[in-house]
Amino acid sequence: MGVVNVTPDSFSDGGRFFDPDVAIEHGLALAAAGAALLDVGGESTRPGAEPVDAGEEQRRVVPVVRALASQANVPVSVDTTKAEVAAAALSAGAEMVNDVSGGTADPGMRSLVAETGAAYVAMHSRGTPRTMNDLARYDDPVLEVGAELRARIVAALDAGIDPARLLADPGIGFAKTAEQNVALLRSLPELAAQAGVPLLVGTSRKSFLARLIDDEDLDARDDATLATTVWCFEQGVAVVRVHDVAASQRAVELLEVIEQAVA
Ligand code: PMM
Repeated sequence: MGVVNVTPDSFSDGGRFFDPDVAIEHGLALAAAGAALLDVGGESTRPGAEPVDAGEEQRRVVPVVRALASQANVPVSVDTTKAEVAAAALSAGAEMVNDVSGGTADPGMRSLVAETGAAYVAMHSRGTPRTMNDLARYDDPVLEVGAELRARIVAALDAGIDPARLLADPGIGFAKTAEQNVALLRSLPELAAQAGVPLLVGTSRKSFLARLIDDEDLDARDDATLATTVWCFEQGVAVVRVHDVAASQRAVELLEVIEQAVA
């Protein structure tokens, strides 16, 4: 899944794609580089980010979704917690809703996804981007995130969302410390088994990587991201959400060559 942020303030790509034409071009380039899905988002989720109203979010994402849905030969996902924005994006051609609140932010989200038959990513988080850093308190992060994530999957299924169109995401960096993120990455098969649906994982360019490798350089974060991409696929994750699709695609191709070689 390639990331297309149409925001003035994303932590990872610094608003470079806020202009819709630039965002569309970027999405097409990610698809050409091997992305199997394009995730278009109009509201920054970085810790402390200010919320964006639904009207503004729609103005940001809908033109980009519409253009990519017709021009990129891969399905388009909309990264939103708001049912109203999701509905507009689905009407514009999106096929998936990526909800970082896992259905907890908007009471209308799950029923919308069920009624439209869209695919759905239910991510684990606590609180909002403004409050989540204070909520990173767990006795056992793997057990607690696993249980909270499973509850979101059960709620999605209860609402009538097609289990074959459902992905679970442990929400790396959302209400988690660097150590808690590592604990979750160590336990991906257990988390997938507990969720009961395939996993999507997003580590790309997140600040915990800089902390773990003790290097604030942005290129270093991309290098660290690649290691997590390979790790995730080795652990059976179905989808990784990344900014640098070309690098991840090359790594995955090599991984496949090694895995399929006759010993
Ligand atoms: N991370 C960000 C935004 N959306 N969605 C999912 N499903 N999983 C994630 O880990 C995730 C997400 C962080 O912001 P970015 O768009 O700047 O990477």
